[in-house]
Amino acid sequence: MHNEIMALKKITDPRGSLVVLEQGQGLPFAVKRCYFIYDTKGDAPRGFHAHKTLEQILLCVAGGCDLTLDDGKSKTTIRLDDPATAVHVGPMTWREMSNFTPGCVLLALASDVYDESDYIRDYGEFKKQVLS
Ligand code: T46
Repeated sequence: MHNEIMALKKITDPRGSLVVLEQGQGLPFAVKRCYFIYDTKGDAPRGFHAHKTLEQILLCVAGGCDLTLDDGKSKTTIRLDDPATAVHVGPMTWREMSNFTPGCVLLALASDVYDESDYIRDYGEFKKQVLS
């Protein structure tokens, strides 16, 4: 399982900053899908699922949120609030996103197309599968 905080390549000049994720330059998989979450509510957490096979890169391009990752044995919470820092979330990791700031935009780069059958949305079922 790969859950890893990634420092992204950032190019800053007097005009501002540019962050790049590029195949062969630290992107750990071929990206087949991109989506973003916005208009979030601070008191409306999201996620509460794991993926059987999907890998994703998650980062907040604006604002911030807490990302809690659970591999079935331990939980860790990461504050995502830097557009130049991403988290690589591997398969069989329960994730929850909460405490969104106003204006938060959470960007996801995914290793595969959307497939609801790849989701495990029941925590008991996740624990059973991840610990077996
Ligand atoms: C994840 C976290 C970080 C689609 O139709 N296509 C898509 O590509 C996605 C991602 C979602 N959907 C539909 C499925 C649901 O009817 O959009 C609706 C909301 O999705 P969900 O409740 O899964 O959203 P989150 O924020 O709980 O989770 C999402 C991703 O689904 C998930 O893969 O890891 O963001």
